[in-house]
Amino acid sequence: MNRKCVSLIAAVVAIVVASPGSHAVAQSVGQQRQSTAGIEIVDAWIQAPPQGAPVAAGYMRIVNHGGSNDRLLAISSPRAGRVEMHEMSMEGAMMSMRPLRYGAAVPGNGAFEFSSVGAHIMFNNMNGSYAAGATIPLRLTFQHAGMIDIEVPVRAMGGGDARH
Ligand SMILES: [Cu+2]
Repeated sequence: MNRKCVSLIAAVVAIVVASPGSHAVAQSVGQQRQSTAGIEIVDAWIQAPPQGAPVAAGYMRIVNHGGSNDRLLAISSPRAGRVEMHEMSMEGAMMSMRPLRYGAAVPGNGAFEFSSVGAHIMFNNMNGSYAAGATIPLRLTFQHAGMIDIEVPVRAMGGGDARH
């Protein structure tokens, strides 16, 4: 599923990495949470999936303190075969999700939010533990800010979740 979207994102990332303008890549050292381009990642977390669930969902707020627009092009993790950005959409009477085809646009002096009621991050082909208390490393690739590496905590779902 979503193979087209994945290959599109891969192509975009390849272009970014190959371009001489990808100077910001050098900023991705260690676990910094903020790039010099003014991108800040706030309240990133992953919802611990139920036992045996094939995917997990994650959320974060991306704040752009700079004046120019940026775009989150891709997310990757050594702990997931594939990490996708999804948005919710209506297909007939059914709510479904589909990949954010062009990534997540983060306006200058603005923000983009992956939240439990809208766009979200989806972890496919998970490896290792996604139990509450685990930490998952993520690499975010921005069009202008380059790569930002973060460590994201896994938290338990709300106690009243009916899917158990
Ligand atoms: Cu999804």
